[in-house]
Amino acid sequence: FLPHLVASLEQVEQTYIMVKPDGVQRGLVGEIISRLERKGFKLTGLKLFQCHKELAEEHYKDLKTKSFYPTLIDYITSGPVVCMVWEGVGVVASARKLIGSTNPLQAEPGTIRGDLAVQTGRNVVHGSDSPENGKRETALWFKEGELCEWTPAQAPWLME
Ligand code: IDP
Ligand code: MG
Repeated sequence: FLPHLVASLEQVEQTYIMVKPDGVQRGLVGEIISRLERKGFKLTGLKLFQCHKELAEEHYKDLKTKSFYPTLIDYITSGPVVCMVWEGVGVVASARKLIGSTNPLQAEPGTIRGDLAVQTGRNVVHGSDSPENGKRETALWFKEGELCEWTPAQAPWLME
């Protein structure tokens, strides 16, 4: 029982992170997981998955009117993706910072996209943009029972 962690439970967020098909094909899965893991967030869901069209369309429904939408759906369904849920205080915004700007050429060095990608249409990774979308996307990509509740051994060494 770790009372210092229970105190901050309300601040704990969930974010849905996905290595896109280009990241999987380019062998970047370990590199991307490693960056989130080393930061200190908690992995609660992980799977390799072939996304179908309906799911891709639901995930990106806010972009339906964009000119690049059809090619975006083709891209996301073109091969397996790695689906993840990460938890922690402030994880949504922090993961977006680790990921970097949508256009990899504008993403800062040190970020995943800044270090590992060159084009918006092949930007290797997805991250939820708000705590609400973190919950929505987690529910969309993972079934109940696929997520793990656990306490990492390092927890008291990450949060006082
Ligand atoms: P984000 O992934 O950084 O949140 P969004 O604007 O939500 O960026 O766009 C979702 C995804 O759609 C991007 O990650 C990228 O794969 C794709 N996308 C966005 N804008 C463009 C574009 O101008 N051309 C091609 N693909 C795009
Ligand atoms: Mg987005």
